[in-house]
Amino acid sequence: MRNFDEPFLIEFPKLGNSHLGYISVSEKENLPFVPKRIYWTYYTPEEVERGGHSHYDLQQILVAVAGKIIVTTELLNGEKQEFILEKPNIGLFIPKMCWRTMKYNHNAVQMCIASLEYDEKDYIRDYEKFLEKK
Ligand code: T46
Repeated sequence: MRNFDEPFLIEFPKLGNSHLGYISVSEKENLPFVPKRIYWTYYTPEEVERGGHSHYDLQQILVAVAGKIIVTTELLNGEKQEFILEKPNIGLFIPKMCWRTMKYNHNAVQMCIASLEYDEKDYIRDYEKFLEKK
């Protein structure tokens, strides 16, 4: 049984071949939540670190649909991990209450599949406040 309290990689089906190109697809039955929102970030300068926050309730799947993204995660139990996303058919599940940072290479496009609508009140943007939730 999958533990939805910690980050994990999801391998999406990859159909096609090198002559035709590829398509990856996921039906909602194969996702850890029913998506409510999708957004994407791009042209992030290489020296910029995004993220630096946690969410109270939001769950997400990050996919590097182009380029390379280095994601660090930290759980309230102190467990820290680093993930390198560079394959368009691989997603990273990020649970609620997980501090994360992201660094991008120059051509990276990050797609985020989110379990909830945007709500600034769901963010913890202060690291000390995040640690207080232990
Ligand atoms: C996350 C990581 C992976 C909106 O108005 N609506 C939205 O749906 C989103 C996602 C953002 N915004 C606004 C809020 C800020 O003024 O866009 C601006 C940039 O957002 P933020 O600084 O939170 O961007 P990131 O890249 O640090 O974080 C984003 C998501 O906000 C966050 O949920 O986990 O991507």
